[in-house]
Amino acid sequence: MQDKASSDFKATLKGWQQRTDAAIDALLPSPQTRPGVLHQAMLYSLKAGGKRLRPVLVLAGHALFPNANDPLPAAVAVECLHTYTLIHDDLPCMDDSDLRRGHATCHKQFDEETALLAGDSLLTYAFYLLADAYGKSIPAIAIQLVRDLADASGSQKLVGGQMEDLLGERTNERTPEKLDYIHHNKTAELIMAALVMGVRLTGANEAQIAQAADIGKHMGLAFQVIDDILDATSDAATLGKPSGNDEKLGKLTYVSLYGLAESRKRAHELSEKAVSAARALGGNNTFLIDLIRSMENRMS
Ligand code: GRG
Repeated sequence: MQDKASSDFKATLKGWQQRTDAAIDALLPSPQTRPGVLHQAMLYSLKAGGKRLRPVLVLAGHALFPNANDPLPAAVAVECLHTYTLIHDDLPCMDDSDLRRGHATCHKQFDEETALLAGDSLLTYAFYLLADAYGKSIPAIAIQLVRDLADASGSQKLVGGQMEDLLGERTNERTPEKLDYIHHNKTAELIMAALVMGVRLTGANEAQIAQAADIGKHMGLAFQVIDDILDATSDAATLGKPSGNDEKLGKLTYVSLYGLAESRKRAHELSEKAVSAARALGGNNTFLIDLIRSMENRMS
């Protein structure tokens, strides 16, 4: 996920990625659970690798002002939701992609019907996890977590961003406004929600939640600009997914609209805004600031 970073940062990141992986095993239905093939497909895609950025953001948000609430179920819920979007995005009716996270996509490994249902099941399981883990112990926060995740991933944000992306391809609309809408909704909103959910679990006040959203927004926008740069400049072996797709498909991206140099400048500006917002929020923010910087320098 990064190259230049302190050893403390790298160790914490690795530890949190491993805790996420262990929590996935502990919290998801086992591969033997009936119907086995469905649970195997869900676990296949969840465990096929990935940077675990969103769960790490939940943990980083909680670590800003730590308390006794366990952020891991929320971290796994966000990763379930994210993985559903990847499975559905790879389907033949969407991007028709064979490679994801360095492995065969879910519909290639299983079949299209199973992949569709595995995505559906991960989507609903995300909300089950939030209600199950927090509903009894911290019901007021649990309702807010469900709202954060549902709002970020619904028809006016993540799915809406995907819809406008598809519509834009059909009409070849290539305006800065369209690009901004897609980046905000398809990518930044879920990244923002992940950080907000971690901070929310600390019992933070609304002003702190708004500051966390500001960090997440700039981080999410930077993340997508860098994704556009990597698609144009990297290779499939490094990315674990096909590269050069955006240009091949004539996609509207930051790079296609503004060029590489301007994209790199924009990614840096957005990352620095996220860092300033993280400094303003305070708390144990060293890891979060290192994470923002490492995302700017990521190779995959
Ligand atoms: C199909 C409902 C539906 C939505 C699809 C999120 C999305 C919308 C599609 C995924 C493809 C894409 C380019 C999304 C933009 C966000 C993004 C860069 C996702 C990839 O996230 P990473 O790089 O993936 O964090 P890993 O595998 O590391 O978790």
